[in-house]
Formats: sequence, structure tokens, C-alpha cells
Amino acid sequence: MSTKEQVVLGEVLGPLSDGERLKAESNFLRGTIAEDLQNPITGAVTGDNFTLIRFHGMYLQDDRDIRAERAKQKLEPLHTLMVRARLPAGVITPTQWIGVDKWADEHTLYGSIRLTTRQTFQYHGILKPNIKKVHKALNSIGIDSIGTAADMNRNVLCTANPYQSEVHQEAYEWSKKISEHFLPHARGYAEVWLDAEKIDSTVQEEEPILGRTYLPRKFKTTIAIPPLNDVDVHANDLNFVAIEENGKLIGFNVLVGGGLAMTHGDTSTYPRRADDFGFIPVEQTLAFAEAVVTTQRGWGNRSNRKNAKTKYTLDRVGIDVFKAEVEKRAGSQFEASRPYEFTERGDRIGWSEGIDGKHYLSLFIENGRILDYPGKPLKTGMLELAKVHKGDFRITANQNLIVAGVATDQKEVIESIAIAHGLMDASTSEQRKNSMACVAFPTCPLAMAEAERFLPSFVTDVEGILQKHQLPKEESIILRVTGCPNGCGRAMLAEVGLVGKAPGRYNLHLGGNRSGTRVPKMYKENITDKQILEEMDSLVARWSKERSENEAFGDFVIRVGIVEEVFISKRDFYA
Ligand code: SRM
Ligand code: SF4
Repeated sequence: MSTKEQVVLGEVLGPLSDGERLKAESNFLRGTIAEDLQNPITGAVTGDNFTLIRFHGMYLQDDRDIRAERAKQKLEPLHTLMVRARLPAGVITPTQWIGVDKWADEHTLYGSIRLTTRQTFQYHGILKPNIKKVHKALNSIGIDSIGTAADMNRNVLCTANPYQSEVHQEAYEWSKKISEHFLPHARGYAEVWLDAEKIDSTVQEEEPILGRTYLPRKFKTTIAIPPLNDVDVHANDLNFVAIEENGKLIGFNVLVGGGLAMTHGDTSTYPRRADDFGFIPVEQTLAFAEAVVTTQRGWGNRSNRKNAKTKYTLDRVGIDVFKAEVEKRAGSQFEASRPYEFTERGDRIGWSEGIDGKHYLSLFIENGRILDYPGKPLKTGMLELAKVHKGDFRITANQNLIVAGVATDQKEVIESIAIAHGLMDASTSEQRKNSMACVAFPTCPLAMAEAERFLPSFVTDVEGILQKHQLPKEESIILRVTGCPNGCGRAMLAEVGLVGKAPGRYNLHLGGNRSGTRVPKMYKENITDKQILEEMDSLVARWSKERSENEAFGDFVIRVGIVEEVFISKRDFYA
């Protein structure tokens, strides 16, 4: 590759973007972050460091609720840092949780722990002088934030709910191995955040897998255990769908090229489902994972970041060409895909029994925000659980949390703590359990409309509509709200997806399915929340009267022609 422009398979993609310069000049992601942290004049990090800290799992943010007021007072925005932990498969021990709970109080302005749609947690609102303390504290309990943002392999997901699955433990081990395999080798993180000894300047550092300029864009990996698609494989670049035989994990079907983000008004961007490349035996997992990552490393667009993700690389070079390159690099061929079926995505809120005879309590955490609310001290409740629980906790990709591996004689105490603190609430509707939103305001700099703060009351309104049209209590619609078209709340795999356009205005998408294998199509553009409720009222009225037996809302709107089905996103999504 020339230093000026990128050429892939003879095609000139254009001059390298500034993001590429920045990575190349960063001295393996160190930049001048250490100096910036010493600068007391501003609460921000400056220049290239704004982007470089992301490779270490942090974002510079400010509180948008008070931005205008501070500007009026001629103050700089209230800059804070958000940290996103690396937690493969969302597993965290009670001992770790006790630390995470404590540092949320000690080091963050909001005091909350935010569970994310990628099975981990974020701290929002850390002032610059506290940031190293947070990293050192997390490090003391074995947690880091390496590669959880920017052009890296992000937190690796794994189906969280282990019911009836003997392969869960094995799959979980693979998620850890994959996550570790793609960690950067250079020691920038340890030097900058943990004050580790600086590497001898004569030592030549290398990044054998990621390369000196890392990946062209973020890269997302999952392990899914059918029939559950709780990790939403079609949102991800690389997916391993577990195939088991007689209770043993024998290998994976590999799905490549999913992703949900788009940009309003730019049809070169679109959500895309992943393609099934075929089956691989389990012992070849890392070889194939590396082959996909390095193919995307070489061929992903480094000129235009909007078209840089694997999904666009596949559509640009062709699926067969991409797949053949992966086989060449892995030194082996894909076998024919093994049959599997995804049937659902939601977490089974409440108790379930694992194949190991242990008990698993899935707690519904609205928006994943763990905080002490009036009458619902969720954060205190989680701390009390952590003090007595002997298994582990698992954060789910639906922003919920599982108290995992509870012995029969511990069930009662766990349940009584959960109930007393509002972590178990029998009155929570199926609709609420199947609704999700991204963070959006006040911390997300890209938010165009509310999401997390809007969801609870919006769900109440939708509950009212379902009741009005006499849908049974166990009925629900997979409903997701995302504050901008980046799609962090995965609205582009929902039956009803709201995509933020402007304050109080959203694009309304309809027609995803229950198993998460279909992208919903835009039904109405840029309408107000009041108009959305009016639309929902008339659509649900029709659904309740005209549906065939057990027909899900997303299937219904397609069958009766309210929206067309999106088969191939690039072709059908904007048609
Ligand atoms: Fe996301 C950027 C929050 C999952 C697509 N995402 C952001 C940022 C960091 C805004 C920014 O760049 O400054 C948001 C921080 C908000 C805040 O204050 O916390 C943000 N994304 C989130 C989280 C916390 C949403 C949540 O409510 O849980 C999720 C964190 C996941 C994690 O733990 O790693 C989160 N983001 C997703 C997902 C869903 C998923 O991966 O399953 C997507 C869509 C799937 C995909 O990648 O296609 C997603 N986030 C984006 C994008 C668009 C990327 C693209 O392909 O163009 C951006 C913007 C960007 O990268 O330029 C973005
Ligand atoms: Fe922010 Fe947009 Fe992601 Fe929501 S979807 S968290 S508004 S970037």
C-alpha cells in the first residue's frame, strides 16, 4: 500500500484518510496522551489524543444538557471521560463487581454502571484527574478496557443464557481466546494508564496481526449458541455459530459481514446481514478468525471511513473473492454449513435451570443503567447480591444481567435481595422486557434524539396500545430506539425500530423478525413521537384483528404489505 493512496485488487480507493495518518504517527497508540493527562488548563484531551484514547477503550465526552449554559458563561464544556471495559462474554465475578460498584461512586460524576448492548459495562463522567486511578483500580481486579473502542476487535460476545446448553462453557472459553488473540502487542496501554515501565527505545515493537495502522474500522465478533441469537449476529463483522454434536462443541458456522450503522441521506451506507461462509472444525477457530481479520485489515477501505467496515468490503470485492482469500490465509477451506436455527433473542427474565443443575436468575435492567433510583435501589441491590453470590454474573447483549450458577440452597437469599431492591419485579411487562435503547443524551456527542431517557415512557404508551387492542399479556413487539443512525441500540434488527433524526423526531422502521435475521424497512420518515404512537395505534389495531395464529408483528406488517421485506439490504433497503 502506498503511503498516499490505497489500492486493493487493482482498484484505487483514494487517498488515505486522516485517521490512517494518526494511527501511523501514534507510536503504537501512545501519542502524547501522557502529557495531555498532566495538562491542568483543560479537562479535555487534545488533537490526535482525542481519537487515540479510544483505542484504549475511552471516549472524551461532555454533558450536553449543560453545554449551552456553560458556553453562555464562557466556560469550556464539562469534559469527562467514558470508559468501556473489556469483558469477553460479559462474565464478571462478584468480587470484581464489588470493586466496580465502589469506583462508580468514588470516581464518576453520575455514580452509575451502564450495561451495554455488547455485554460489558461503561463508566460515564470521569474527570481527567481521576482517569488513571480508574484504570489502576480496574487492573487490580483483572479488568482492562483495551480495544473496546476505535479500529480494533471489540469486546467479544457470547450467548449469555446457558439453559439447555452443554457447550456454553466451551463457547465462553473461545470468546476469551478470540478476545486475547486480537489484543495489541505493544505496551502503550500499560505505559500510559498503569505507569508501567517504559519500553526500551531500542526495542522494535510489532503488531503481527493488527499491523502498525491497526484495522480500517471497528471490528465486532460474537459466538452465538443456537437457538438463541441474543448476540444479534447480523450486527457483527465476524460470528461463530456453535455447532454441537452429542453435547460437545465440534465447530462453528462462520458468518461474516454484518453491521447496522448508516448515515442519514447517504445511500452508500446501509445495515447489512452477515453472510454464511461455511463450517469450520473447532480447532481451526483462531486460524479462521485471524484470516478474516487480516483480510479486512488489508482490503477494508482506509480512504473513506464511512465505507470501511467489513460489510462494505464484502460488497465491494465480492463475497466469493473475500471468502477465497480467507481460505488462503487460513490454509484450509470452509466445509458446507451445518444446519442450525435461531428462534429467539430475548433474555428469559426470571429463574431458569441450567444443564449443570445450577440456577440462573436473569434480571431485567431497563436501559442497562444500574443506579439507585427512588424506590428501586438497583445499584445497592447488585452490591448486596455480589456480597453473597458464589457463582458469577453475566451481562447480556440485551443490557440485562444474569446471576449465574446459583446453588439450590442459595436461591432464596438471592431472590429476596433481588426483590427487595427492585431487581426482580413481577409487574414488568413482556413489552418492556423486549424493548431497548442506546445511551444517547446527555453523554453521547452523536445523539440527534433522546433514546435511553425516552424509552421508559414510550414503552408505557406502547403497553397501553397493546392493552387497548386486547393483545394477550404475553404478547410483545421487539422495540428498539436509537438516538442516531449509528444504531447502537440495534434498532435495525427490531420489529419496530426508531432511529433518531432530531430532538423529538425519528424515522420509523418496521418489519424485523423475532430471531433477528431481518432488517426492518423505513415506513415513515422524520415523524414526532406523538405521530409514532398514532401509527402504532392503527398498526397494532390491524395486527390484533388480522393476524394469523401467533403471527409476530414484524412478520404481519410484511405479509399484509405495510412494508416490503428487506432481503438484501444494499438492494432493498432504500428501494
Ligand atoms: Fe455504538 C459510536 C454507545 C453498541 C454503532 N456508540 C458510539 C459512541 C461511542 C459515540 C461516539 O462515537 O462518540 C456512543 C457512546 C454513548 C455513550 O455516552 O455511552 C456509543 N454503542 C454504544 C453503546 C454503549 C450503546 C448502548 O446503549 O449499550 C454500545 C456499546 C457497546 C460496547 O460495549 O462495545 C454500542 N454501537 C453499538 C452497536 C450495537 C452492537 O455492536 O451490537 C452498533 C451497531 C452495530 C454496528 O457496529 O454496525 C454501534 N456506535 C456505532 C457507530 C457506527 C459505526 C459504523 O459502522 O459506522 C458509532 C459511530 C462511529 O463509530 O463512528 C458508534
Ligand atoms: Fe449515540 Fe447514536 Fe450510538 Fe445512540 S446510536 S449511543 S445516539 S452514537
